[in-house]
Amino acid sequence: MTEPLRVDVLTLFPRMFDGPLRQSLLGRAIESGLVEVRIHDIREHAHDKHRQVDDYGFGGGPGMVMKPEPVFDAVESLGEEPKRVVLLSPAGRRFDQAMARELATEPRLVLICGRYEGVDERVVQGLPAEEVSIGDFVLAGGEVAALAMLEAVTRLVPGVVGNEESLGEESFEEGLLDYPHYTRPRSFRGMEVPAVLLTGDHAKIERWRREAALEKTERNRPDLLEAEAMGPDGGADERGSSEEAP
Ligand code: JAH
Repeated sequence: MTEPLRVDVLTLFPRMFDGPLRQSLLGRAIESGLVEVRIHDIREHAHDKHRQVDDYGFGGGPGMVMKPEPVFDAVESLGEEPKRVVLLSPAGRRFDQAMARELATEPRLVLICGRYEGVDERVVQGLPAEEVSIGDFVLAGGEVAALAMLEAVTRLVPGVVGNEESLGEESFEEGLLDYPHYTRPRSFRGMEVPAVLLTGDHAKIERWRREAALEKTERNRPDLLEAEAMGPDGGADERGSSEEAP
C-alpha cells in the first residue's frame, strides 16, 4: 500500500466527528489504513486560565471572533512537514469535484473549523490557510463542511471505493448531472421503469442515459451547461477577467 492520506482536523467540537468517522465509507477507509484522520481540540491550545478561544471583534459589530493564537499553536503542534491548510468558511473559494481530486493527491491536509462570527483574518494571512466553501449557505461552524469535504476527498483515494469504474461515471465527471437510476420493482405505484433499460441494448441505453442526464442538467443546473458552452476555462477571457492588460 502507498502512504495513506493524513488529515488533521482542528475544531472546538471534536465529538461532532465521532459518529461520522466510524460509519460507512469514511469508517472503512480509516479502518483499512488508506486514510488517517486525527481530530484536535483547539481549546487545548488556549493557554490562559479561562481557556478563552474567542473575543470581541475590533471595529464593533455583533458576535465574537475566534482568536488566532490557539489556531496557530494547534497547527504548529502538528510539526514541520509541509501540508495544505484549509479554513472552512462561507467566504471561501468554492469546493468542487476538481478540488476534491486535487486534494486526494496530497499527502497531508489540515482542516480548520471555525465557530462564532468567524476566525481572525490573520489565520488566513499568516499560516497561511486557504479559505474553502462547500456552498453558499451559512452553517453554525465549519465542522459539517469539513466532514463533507473529507468524504468527497476520501472516496477518491485509490482503494477506498471498490469499483474504480463507478467513480468516473458519476455527476460532474463529465460536466453533467448523473442519469436517472432504477431498480426493482419494474412497476411501482403506477410509475414504470423506462422500457429501454430492460432491452439489453447497451448502445441504446447509453444514448438514453446521455439524453436523460442532459434533461436533468437543463432542469436542475442550467449553469453547468452554460459553463460547458464556454469551455473548460469558463470563458474567462470573454468575460474580461484576464490578467492581461488591454
Ligand atoms: C459558519 C465558521 N460553505 C459552508 C460553510 C462553511 C463554514 C461556515 N459556514 C458555512 C462557518 C460559522 C463560523 C464557519
